[in-house]
Amino acid sequence: MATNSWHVKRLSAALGAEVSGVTLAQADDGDIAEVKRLLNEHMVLFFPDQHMAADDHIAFGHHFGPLEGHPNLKERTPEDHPELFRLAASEGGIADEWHTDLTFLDRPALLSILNMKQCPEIGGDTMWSNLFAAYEGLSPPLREMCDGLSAVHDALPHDRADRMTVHPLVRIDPDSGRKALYVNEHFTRRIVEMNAPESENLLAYLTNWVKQPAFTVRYHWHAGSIGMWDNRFTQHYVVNDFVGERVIERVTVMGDRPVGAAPRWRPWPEGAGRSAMSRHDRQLDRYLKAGTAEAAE
Ligand SMILES: O=C(O)CCC(=O)C(=O)O
Ligand SMILES: [Fe+2]
Repeated sequence: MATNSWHVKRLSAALGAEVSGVTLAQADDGDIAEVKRLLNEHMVLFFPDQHMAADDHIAFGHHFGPLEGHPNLKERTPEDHPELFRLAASEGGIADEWHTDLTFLDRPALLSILNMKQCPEIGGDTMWSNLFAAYEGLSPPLREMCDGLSAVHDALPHDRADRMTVHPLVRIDPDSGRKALYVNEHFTRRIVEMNAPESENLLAYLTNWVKQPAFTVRYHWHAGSIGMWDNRFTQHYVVNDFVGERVIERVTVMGDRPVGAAPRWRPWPEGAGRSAMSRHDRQLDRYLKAGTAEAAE
């Protein structure tokens, strides 16, 4: 297919573009290279009128790397297509909290590719935020402090708070060297180097900051549209304002371990005594002890 027939329309100043003139189910190597280039430029891409079958959706995902099923929500995986993750609003599947997919894993997803199967005529839009812009919008002193911090992410939203990992607060794109603010209100639980109230307040500030309208794009769906996003440097949120059914299917491309600057301070609870406040440090303590045990093995 010739990529010169593609039409690319930017959707906001921060990120996002809609692409027409291509049939993704028939994409050849040249098309995939162009999708990668556009994704790099716009971070989230939309392809209306694709109406992709599950097998084509999965095959399209394989062009970008190995796929992973959902590690916790197995009941949302169709038996005939273990690579797909399905969310139906009628079953409570509405992602109405800002998040980056799967950040409780050591290696969160690289890309997510969403196939809109059914959606309301009005409402049910999805929003994305550009985490490079969020970082670059902070003042130099706050940027500098965030550069030296790390945070625990866990799968509490899936009732699996025991599944956790630590990521840098600021994720660096290894290709461009650009920095992105890497905290989300769904999975990020605790800043490792701070005491509990400091962590809570700074996380609340930063996870709200990411939602600034100037960093975002908002997309209105039609059934048959494909949306795909760079899951390393964006967050997303579904506007829960609709009535009726909304069903998505997603394939998820496996990612790398986030890279950031090394933490500049020691983890907080070290040397701290026991007090009424200690309960706030329990999870962090458990994480750090498990890490020490692993290192000693
Ligand atoms: O339903 C949507 O628009 C997005 C759902 C979501 O968070 C995801 O597929 O990762
Ligand atoms: Fe998501």
